Amino acid sequence: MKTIYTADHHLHAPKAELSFGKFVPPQESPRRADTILAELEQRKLGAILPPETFDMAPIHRVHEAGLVDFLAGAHQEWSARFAKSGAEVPDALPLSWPVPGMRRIEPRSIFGKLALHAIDSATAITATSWSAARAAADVAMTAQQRVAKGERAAFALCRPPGHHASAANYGGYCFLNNAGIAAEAFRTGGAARVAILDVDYHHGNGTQALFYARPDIFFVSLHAEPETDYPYFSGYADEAGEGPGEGFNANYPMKRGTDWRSYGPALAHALGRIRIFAPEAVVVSLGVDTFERDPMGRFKLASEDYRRMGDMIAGLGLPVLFVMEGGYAVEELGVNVANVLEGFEQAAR
Ligand code: FKS
Ligand code: ZN
Repeated sequence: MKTIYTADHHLHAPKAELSFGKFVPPQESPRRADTILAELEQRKLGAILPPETFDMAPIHRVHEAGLVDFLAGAHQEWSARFAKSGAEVPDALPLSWPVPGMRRIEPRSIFGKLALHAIDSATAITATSWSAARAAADVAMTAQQRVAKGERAAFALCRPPGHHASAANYGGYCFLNNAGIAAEAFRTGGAARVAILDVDYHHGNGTQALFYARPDIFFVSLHAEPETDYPYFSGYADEAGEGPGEGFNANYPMKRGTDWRSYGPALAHALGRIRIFAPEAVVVSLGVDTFERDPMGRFKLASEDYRRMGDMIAGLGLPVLFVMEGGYAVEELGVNVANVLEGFEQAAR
């Protein structure tokens, strides 16, 4: 399986992350993608190719212009507010939010704009974050095109990740929804139905929201219960889609401590639903923060379980685009990701 990768992900490297009231070194760091790349190279899993450059059209098919324009100019506007002081410009973070009952009118103030567009205060914007986000979308699109043109599978080594970003909002380390952009691209390319399987520890609220009212893109997610884990306000089992999309969204929220004994059957069930949906392509939002030693996730999957995961996904017998999302146990990150891809390849052969 070929991997699409660019070192441009280094352009997104915030100085710090606000985590439980403290500024700490970012957990979503460039080292993550570097270590995954190193493991794929060492295992000789397949060619590693650079992305092609796409125009904004695939991004605009899933994101509102208001978010895209804001992200493209946010750091410029932010740094202008610090120009007089002469001090180093910090990374941009919001401090307040327009909660229900308030007006969602875009303010002129950059501080207000950050508040309107962000879903959390853990997603810092640097001077070059937008370039990295664009490059990640190019990575997803390039891998998507290869699968659309007939390759059985491809791996988009995206960073920053994407599944928390919705049409109008960014956050959870995500700016552009790489998996959503790719899923929509399959549709644009003529696929009648596309499934998105999200196995990241966190619910893919952004991806779910993008396609919640649509019957053509089936979003299926296995994740930690919103009662205990980010993003807290999305991911319940009764979220089944709305309007024409009713029945085309499936959530499998699971308890902290979940290991393969209950994860495996849930995955089998989710795959069964995808099989019935009969998509022409599957996009896998691949997060490995379900790992037993992940510092953020609280599931208990072992490294070998990721081979089983890849093997089961291959059992669908469908074209698959893997898109990188989360995973923070940097030492074992490459092994776990490569295990999914190798498990897939061995079964797909
Ligand atoms: C702890 C703060 C945790 C943010 C959690 C974000 C999870 C991101 C992810 C993605 F795939 F998008 F990267 N709050 N320092 O893993 O879902
Ligand atoms: Zn995650």
